[in-house]
Amino acid sequence: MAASSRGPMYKIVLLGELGVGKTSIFRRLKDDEFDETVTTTTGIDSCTRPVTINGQTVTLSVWDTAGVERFRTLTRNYYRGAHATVFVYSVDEPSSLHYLTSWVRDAESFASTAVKFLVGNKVDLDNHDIDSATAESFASNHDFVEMFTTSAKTGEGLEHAFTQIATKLHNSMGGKTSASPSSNHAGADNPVSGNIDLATDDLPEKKGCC
Ligand SMILES: Nc1nc2c(ncn2[C@@H]2O[C@H](COP(=O)(O)OP(=O)(O)O)[C@@H](O)[C@H]2O)c(=O)[nH]1
Ligand SMILES: [Mg+2]
Repeated sequence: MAASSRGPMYKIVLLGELGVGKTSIFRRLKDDEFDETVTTTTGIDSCTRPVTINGQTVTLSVWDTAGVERFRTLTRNYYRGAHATVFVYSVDEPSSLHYLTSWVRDAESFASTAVKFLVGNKVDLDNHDIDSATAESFASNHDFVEMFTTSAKTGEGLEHAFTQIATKLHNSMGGKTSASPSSNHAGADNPVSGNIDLATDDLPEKKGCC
């Protein structure tokens, strides 16, 4: 697809504890695949995904931690220029929602202007140990714009969630972001990157493209 037909690009970073399904969500978005034995690699993985909103194409640049979160070493390089932070918990694991508090704190310091979304993943499981009232209260206490439930395993809710995220971002930005996928790392030309420290990190980076 030519860069000009991709429309505006919005950078979205996936955040949350190890095991909640971030990489599985990423792979669903990237290749529409689910692998029970998903293996983690080190580095950052990103892909682009077109979304059509009211007949107009926008592109989501989705970033996955690819396992780096276990070392708590996700830093500004990952957050740089993010338009949205997507916090993922697993509906069968209450601690995964609880620990999002520290991810929210990190995100607020590294990507203070990013729009926050909450995703409860693994809804295909029978044991939903986090009820919707608890998730809603978490979302409102931390200024989340919207919350969703998904299953990376079955694909349920994912299309809806990421179309809604794209729509919210597009409406709030008025289409004023970089149209070129290659500029999504720079941050300097990005309207939300103004508060982000652009000092260099040592974090390894690995990019993919859907
Ligand atoms: N049942 C179910 N399992 C999932 C789902 N998403 C991920 N998993 C499984 O949860 C485990 C951790 O997933 P992964 O994507 O590596 O999580 P990450 O550490 O957050 O990237 C893997 O065994 C996945 O197969 C889901 O929606 N439903
Ligand atoms: Mg992962």
